[in-house]
Amino acid sequence: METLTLKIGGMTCNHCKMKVGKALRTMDGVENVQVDINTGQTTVSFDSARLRAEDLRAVVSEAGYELI
Ligand SMILES: [Cu+2]
Repeated sequence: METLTLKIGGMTCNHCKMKVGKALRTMDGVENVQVDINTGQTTVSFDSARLRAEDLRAVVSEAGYELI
């Protein structure tokens, strides 16, 4: 299991937090996601045999949020 910490910008409310969390959690290989709405700090635990960090970053961008 690998842990990736992302800093996500553009999250302004609880809905944003849920949207980002859901987008990451639905990916095959993601085990756990923690989103801090105040700092944008997002921690993702994932199986590196099934996913790459790049895939996780791409999903955040596709959801409409920027990586800082
Ligand atoms: Cu929002």
